[in-house]
Amino acid sequence: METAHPILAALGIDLTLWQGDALTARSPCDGAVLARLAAATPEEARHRIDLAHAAFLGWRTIPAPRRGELVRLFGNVLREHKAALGALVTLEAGKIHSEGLGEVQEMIDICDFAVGLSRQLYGLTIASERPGHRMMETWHPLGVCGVISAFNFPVAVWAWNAALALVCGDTVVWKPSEKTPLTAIACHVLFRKACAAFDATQPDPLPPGLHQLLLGGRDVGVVLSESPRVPVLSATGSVSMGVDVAARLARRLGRGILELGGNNGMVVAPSADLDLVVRAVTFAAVGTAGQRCTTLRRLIIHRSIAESLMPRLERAFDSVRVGNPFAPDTLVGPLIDEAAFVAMQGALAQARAEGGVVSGGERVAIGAAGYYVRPALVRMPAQSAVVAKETFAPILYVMTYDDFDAAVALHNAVPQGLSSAIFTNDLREAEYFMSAAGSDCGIVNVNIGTSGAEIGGAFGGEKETGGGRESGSDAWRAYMRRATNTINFGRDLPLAQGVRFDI
Ligand code: UN1
Repeated sequence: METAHPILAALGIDLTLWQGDALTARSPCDGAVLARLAAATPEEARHRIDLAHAAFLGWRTIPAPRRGELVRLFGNVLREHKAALGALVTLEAGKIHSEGLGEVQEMIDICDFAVGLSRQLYGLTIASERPGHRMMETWHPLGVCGVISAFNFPVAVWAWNAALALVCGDTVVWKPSEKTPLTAIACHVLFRKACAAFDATQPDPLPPGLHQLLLGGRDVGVVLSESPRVPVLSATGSVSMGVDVAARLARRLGRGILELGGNNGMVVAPSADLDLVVRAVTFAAVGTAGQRCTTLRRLIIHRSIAESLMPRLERAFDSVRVGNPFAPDTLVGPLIDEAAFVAMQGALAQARAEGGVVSGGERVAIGAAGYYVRPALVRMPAQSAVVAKETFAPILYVMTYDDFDAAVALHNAVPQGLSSAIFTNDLREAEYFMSAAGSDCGIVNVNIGTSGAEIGGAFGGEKETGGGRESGSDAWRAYMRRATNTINFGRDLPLAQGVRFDI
């Protein structure tokens, strides 16, 4: 097993600046302690928010395409360090090597997207009802953008937010998961490299402090949620965290971009291409050890294909290689920690109590300290309580249906609404699933799985998922404020709605 230090050295990171005794960085691969780090106090958090606010006052006046140049340079730094940063993601989050690299690729992709966007922050021109008048919209930077991110995508989700926020003219204060502080330090240091490259080529230096990193716990998240100097806060994590953040934001009328629980389902219709289904289901359900927000957790299959599909899925779940995520043939790495393992076993016990038939789910002995599990396939008689909750582990609940409308209703009958999929070659079923009466999720796929979304689309979902949208499409608007401008180029002052007010 590799150790932290060669990877950190390859990234040019000197941990002495960050050392302390508040946070312990561990590798889920073998439980090894990677570093002991200092955490920000609430006072320091407030101070860093002030620094980011001061930086914002300068950053907001720099033309957006020049802000894009900084993000372009950051994308280049990521390209240069892709291998090392991907390895650090594997070491600290336990993702298999290819997924660690994929996560860094997702960062590079969003940088490219943001660079293009930096020349496309368009507003509308609107016909005025008054003669000699014109209306238009202007999009302005908003302020400090807070980011609270989760362990499972320790770098990409931050990058979705940071790349957009920066081209939009915002500055960023980031509180990463306590479980993944090293990848966060790495991103912060790599971003600073991009800032240095910018300053070396541009006439005016950047305002200092565009990006602030706050390692720490819940108290730091509370400061971000409550600070009036953080007009927009993007938070990814559990529903309970999101409800707490949303309540604190609501009290000060701050803007939230919430990406919370997912309990993603797939309907498999009789006409589905079962070869594709087996591959898509296996990647979506067991990839990243079931620890994606978009992981497939519920499979709703037509009764007529259950007997042919289930043995194939059982074989796939039994044969995926579970083990050291650095090994090239591993497909399932470790769970993040013991608590995740305990939660998984608790869910499986509950599933059995609710009539489920479980295959897999047991711990796989790989060293003593890592929590490696065989993915679980669970046939359920109904969508009972355990199926309706998100357990962040590789458990796939399988249910059958007879009637398509009932399958869609079952699909929607959970509190979460992130990602969904249908496998069918029946055009009517596919279109219905994507229609207003179909899936109620933010992501609705046809003949692909629920996970692994590209950055070009808006990412997020409805209901308990929180309603936020990040990444592509027009998600950038959440990071800006809109001004409606009405310009009078006439010689008179007509009032709207025909109001007369002659003085
Ligand atoms: C998450 O799990 O929080 O669509 C993000 C996907 C990835 C992002 C997941 N592109 O699975």
